[in-house]
Amino acid sequence: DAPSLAVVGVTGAVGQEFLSVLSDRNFPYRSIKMLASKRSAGKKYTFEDNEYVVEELTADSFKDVDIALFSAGGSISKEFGPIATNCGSVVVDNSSAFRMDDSVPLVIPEVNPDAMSHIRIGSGKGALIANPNCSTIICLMAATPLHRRAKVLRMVVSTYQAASGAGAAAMEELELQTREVLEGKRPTCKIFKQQVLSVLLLYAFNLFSHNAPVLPNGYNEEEMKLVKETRKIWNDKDIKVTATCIRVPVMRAHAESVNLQFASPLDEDEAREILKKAPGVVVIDDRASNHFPTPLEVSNKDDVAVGRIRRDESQDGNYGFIGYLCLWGPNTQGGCSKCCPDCRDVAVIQDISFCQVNLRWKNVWLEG
Ligand code: 11C
Repeated sequence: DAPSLAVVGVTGAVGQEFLSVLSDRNFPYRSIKMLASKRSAGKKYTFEDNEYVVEELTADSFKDVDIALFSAGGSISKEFGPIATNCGSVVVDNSSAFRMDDSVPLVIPEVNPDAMSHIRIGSGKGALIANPNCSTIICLMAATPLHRRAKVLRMVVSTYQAASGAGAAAMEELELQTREVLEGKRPTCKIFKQQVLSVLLLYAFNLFSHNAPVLPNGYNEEEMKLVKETRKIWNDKDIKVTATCIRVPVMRAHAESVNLQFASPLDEDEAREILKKAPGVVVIDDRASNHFPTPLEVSNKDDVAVGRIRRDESQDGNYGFIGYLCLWGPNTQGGCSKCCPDCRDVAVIQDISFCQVNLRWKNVWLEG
């Protein structure tokens, strides 16, 4: 029998993205419950020719639900995730609430599906599965096949993150500010501020260090997610990861530059071939025409695009390796703010990610 589904936070942008992914992929289901806060209860949606009424999320919502997709912010996940699993549902949680919990698998299906192999949908035995932050997902989609071949010792990641990662309100603000600046008007700044002084940041025609809180070690939370989540997903406490996360005025699709250092030699052509065969990865690496992945061409596609694959000439032999991966995937982390009345947490929606892996260390932010 096809499973019964529930979408928690269905009125949010990520909730809506869940529905379109279910539909695009012809995901089989026998029923869907559309769940949201009391405020959104009663709202109607037509999905795949059927009309649904949004129900208020309560402790009774998960009776007979096989799979519950959660994206309504970390506090909703913390409160209702365990309730759903106690009812026998398999919860796929998009928030960061359970990612680092040892008892919860943190899964990228193309990378570590074994971490959830003990979970059986419809068995009546509930379970939680967390999905990583988008920056981690897109990076590991490309780095993992290479890691399997030559073992990554160190990874240096620089991100160029789109507005979509900060929610629909941030996307609206980028568009509005761009218009205002071009029309010579005073730009409206509401979403991004400096942490301590609360000084508002202009997003259009600008870039800035990721808006996640800065930690005592000088890294921000977004950067540390890349470090910690990679260690958990690769099950390798010794993997060296350092990251710099930057918000750029791009609407959708994150980009990353990744420099990888391997334990064993890896030839550039072999790396390219490995990436071409990797599930969920597409290589766009045309040096002759200077054609490499761009956020616009990867937006609304499922694969992670990879380009500029090259050996790092600053490293001896073939050990330092290079690439510029352009990755995107359906990016459905986090909650959101304005767009999603259900969220109590930080604004986040990603629909798509895009990542440049620059296996050669070249941080344009520092150079440029
Ligand atoms: C961004 N990737 O672009 C982020 C936010 O842990 O799911 C991701 C929040 C999360 O801002």
